[in-house]
Amino acid sequence: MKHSAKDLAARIPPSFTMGVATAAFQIEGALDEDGRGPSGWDVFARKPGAIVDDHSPVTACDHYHRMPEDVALMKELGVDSYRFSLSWSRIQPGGSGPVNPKGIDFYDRLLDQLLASGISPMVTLYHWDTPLPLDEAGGWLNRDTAYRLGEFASIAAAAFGDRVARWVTVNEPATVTTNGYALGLHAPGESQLLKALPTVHHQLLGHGLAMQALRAAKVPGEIGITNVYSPMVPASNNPLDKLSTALMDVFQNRLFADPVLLGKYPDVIRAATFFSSFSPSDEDMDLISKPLDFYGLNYYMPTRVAAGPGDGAVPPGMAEAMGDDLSGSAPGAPFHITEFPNAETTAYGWPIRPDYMPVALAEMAERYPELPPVFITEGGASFEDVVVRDKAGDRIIIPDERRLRYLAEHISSAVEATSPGGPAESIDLRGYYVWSLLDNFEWSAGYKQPFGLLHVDFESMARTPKASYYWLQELQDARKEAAAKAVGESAAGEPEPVA
Ligand code: IFM
Repeated sequence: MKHSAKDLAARIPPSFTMGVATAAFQIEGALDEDGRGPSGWDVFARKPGAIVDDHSPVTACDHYHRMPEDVALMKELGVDSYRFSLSWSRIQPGGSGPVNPKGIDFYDRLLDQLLASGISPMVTLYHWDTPLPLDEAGGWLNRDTAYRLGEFASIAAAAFGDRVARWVTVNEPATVTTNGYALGLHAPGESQLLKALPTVHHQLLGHGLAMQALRAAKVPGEIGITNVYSPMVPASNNPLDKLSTALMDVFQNRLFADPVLLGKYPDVIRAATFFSSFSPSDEDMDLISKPLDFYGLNYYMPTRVAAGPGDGAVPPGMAEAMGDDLSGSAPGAPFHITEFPNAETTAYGWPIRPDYMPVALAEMAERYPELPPVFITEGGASFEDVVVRDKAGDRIIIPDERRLRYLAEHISSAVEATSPGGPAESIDLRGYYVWSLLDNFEWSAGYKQPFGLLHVDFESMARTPKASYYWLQELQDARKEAAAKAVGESAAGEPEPVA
């Protein structure tokens, strides 16, 4: 079978980490419980029209109360690692100042249960849910937020450093800048277009300061940052389309990766910022570009770019997610994102192109010769799932073949591309994390874009494994069986010890 879990398992190196990923605000709920403070997202999500159908994150997946059940489902799934984020507002409700012991307690229990289940924790410090007092003081437009993230990293290191295998300082700063500060689609809802640029530097500085704090605390875990990467493809050979594509590449990819991996901003940005007051110091750039233990890369899709404003510069898919009311969010940019002809798409309208995974990896390898080991820290697809009951009506089946195929093809192409002879063979690819463990609050799209391996009934909160969950389980079982066999064979081949 083309997407057979067993075939793929045989091609994945034994040491490769297979994981699942989530983020605190998307799953936890319990926004007002046990001393958690408000985050900017709590407020943004209450604005009429900000979230599709005004869906509320107040309960989300109720993971805060169902965490033991969710860890048990991961154990059954057999994944090697779980990537989750800390709710800054739960741990340090004001974004500075006192720590909330009940917040620490929740993550203490989560970490202990993961380790007891043989699942290695990867912890993201910042996955978009900025504490409200910091947002009110300017959020990432304010340089001070970077220092606050550094302080939060010290708190996390002291509380959890003994149990965390890998730390991600900041998740997808590009999305925060674009959606949160340039287009107003995410919290804090700012539509500042190019005036959003300081949020790039401040988030990257936050990464640098967080890494400095973790290193100072001598945490044994590895440290990295996660950037989303999308290969940019011109819509035609027209020079204007090509120029637009290069610009889009700078704004979505290079702007966030170059400072970390090359120690400098792309030239075009440096030229543009020449006209503004922004000029990062050598000290900042030094902090931002300190060597990483690994680089986290989120790959979902390539982006096809054309010159001209298009019909509003809101990416296809985002328009659906936002409903009809796009007023105010269309900036009239000089270029726009356009569809890939004939490409299958996810429920978001994102093109499904596993053939661009090798392109993404090869471009990373070429641009960044000193690239550390890489984890694909997110990849996955939203589809509207069909819930089928068997004849007796007592068993639920969710045949999410398209998600299963998406995962099989993307994992397979990543492994192939980085194997000897592959276009990105120089990359030391260490793992892949499926986005997401369970259907969850997909930011402005509310609950309308399910990415989960587990279906969540948002009325009863019942979790039901989808076909993709069973597929990943079979893949992991096959890998473990092969590893056990290899250990058995090598033990059998060893010479008898001499008495
Ligand atoms: O849900 C998000 C996640 O929070 C960050 N990366 C992309 C995912 C899917 O949109």
